[in-house]
Amino acid sequence: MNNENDNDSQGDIGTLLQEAPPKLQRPRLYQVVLLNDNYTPMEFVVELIEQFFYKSRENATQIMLKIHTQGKGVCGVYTQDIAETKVDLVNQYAQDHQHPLLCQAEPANDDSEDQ
Ligand code: TYC
Repeated sequence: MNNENDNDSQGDIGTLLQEAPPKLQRPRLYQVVLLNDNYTPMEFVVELIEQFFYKSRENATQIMLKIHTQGKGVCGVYTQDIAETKVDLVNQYAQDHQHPLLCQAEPANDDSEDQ
């Protein structure tokens, strides 16, 4: 038969039983960045990056210097909940130590901002 529905070898039953493809999407990711300021001591920033972002001293120092010279730097990339929690913890910690250091989250991979 030359029915236009015959291109499905399983016919209508097969079509009905076909599994729907899973509708999963990757979670959107956020980068947690620190902003430069003129007052927070470098050593405080390095120790904070080690403590909150689990970086080695060497890596933490590189990140701190990048922030110091370029204005901001990425300390880690997380899902939204984790990124927001990190931001709150870091800002509270800086405030508790009377430093003006600021931490913020921004959408990752949007190619519009400097890294
Ligand atoms: N600019 C600061 C200084 O010269 C150091 C610093 C680095 C501050 C990174 C904040 O996120 C920061 N003491």
